[in-house]
Amino acid sequence: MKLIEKKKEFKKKITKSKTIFIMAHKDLDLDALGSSIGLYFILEKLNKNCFLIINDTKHESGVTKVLQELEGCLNIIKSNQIEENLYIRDKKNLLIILDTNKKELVQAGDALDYFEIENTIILDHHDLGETSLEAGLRIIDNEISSTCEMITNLIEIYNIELDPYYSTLILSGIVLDTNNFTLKTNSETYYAAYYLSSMGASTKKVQYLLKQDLKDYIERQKVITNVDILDKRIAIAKGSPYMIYRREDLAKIADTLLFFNDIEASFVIAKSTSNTIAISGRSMGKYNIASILSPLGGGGSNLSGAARITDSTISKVETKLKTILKKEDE
Ligand SMILES: [Mn+2]
Repeated sequence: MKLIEKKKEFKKKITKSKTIFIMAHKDLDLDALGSSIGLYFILEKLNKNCFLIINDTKHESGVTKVLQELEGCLNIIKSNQIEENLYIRDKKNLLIILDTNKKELVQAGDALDYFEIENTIILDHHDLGETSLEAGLRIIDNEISSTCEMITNLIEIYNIELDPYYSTLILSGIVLDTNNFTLKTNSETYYAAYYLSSMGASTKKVQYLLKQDLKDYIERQKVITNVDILDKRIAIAKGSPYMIYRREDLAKIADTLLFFNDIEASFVIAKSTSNTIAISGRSMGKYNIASILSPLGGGGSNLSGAARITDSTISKVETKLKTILKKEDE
């Protein structure tokens, strides 16, 4: 469902509210933070009282940079401070969830308890799944590149003059989620980038925000070197059993594997906690990732998906995956 088709409903809910709380997914990245702050800026222009809920205690480097640069400019609270900031009349409080629609992935699950379902909005570009949250309004567009692209659309719809700093921040979310305009990019994505850049977004500053940690990069490359190629077209890479990886890093590795000749699908298997094995899968279109990962308890869409398996091992999960892939080929 595209934002533009729901813009009236969206505006109605915003207009009714006095105090608006914004919350994105756990392990904030620049799409989650950029869209949150962009929306915060829009709502402030509409004279709303805004709060950004962040419970994470550790952040990736780009997120840390932005939060430091904006220190004191935003009302940032933890979920245990929601109650004291609620508007006196329940119905005038609104919660907007960005860049996720899953219960277990939001910054703070307890935040949900303070809001009636009717007074929540979800703006997201991920597929719906079994644990997707109900909301008074769900705007889920799984064809759009990023939540930051959705926010750019809102900025245009509301004709909001954006400061170059915010334009840059929102552009960085688009650059991150499209992996430099190589994934999920179409004319509308380029248009959003054009729009932000015409409002002063700096690509140099985007590069600064997206600078990554060299050690993390090296760890990702190590996983890529530990790759098996099935039937010359399915790449399966595995992490070290002695290391815990961030889920977004596994997704990045799976994305990268699709850049190579003949690879139609890619899977990355690694530990995401001490007793959880995570798989991230990507496809060029011939293989359906959601259906391949569903016997493993995972989900997603044709082109991308993930699964988490508790109390198993990397090699057990690999064997299961290979069995499923064999059946697919029969
Ligand atoms: Mn995103």
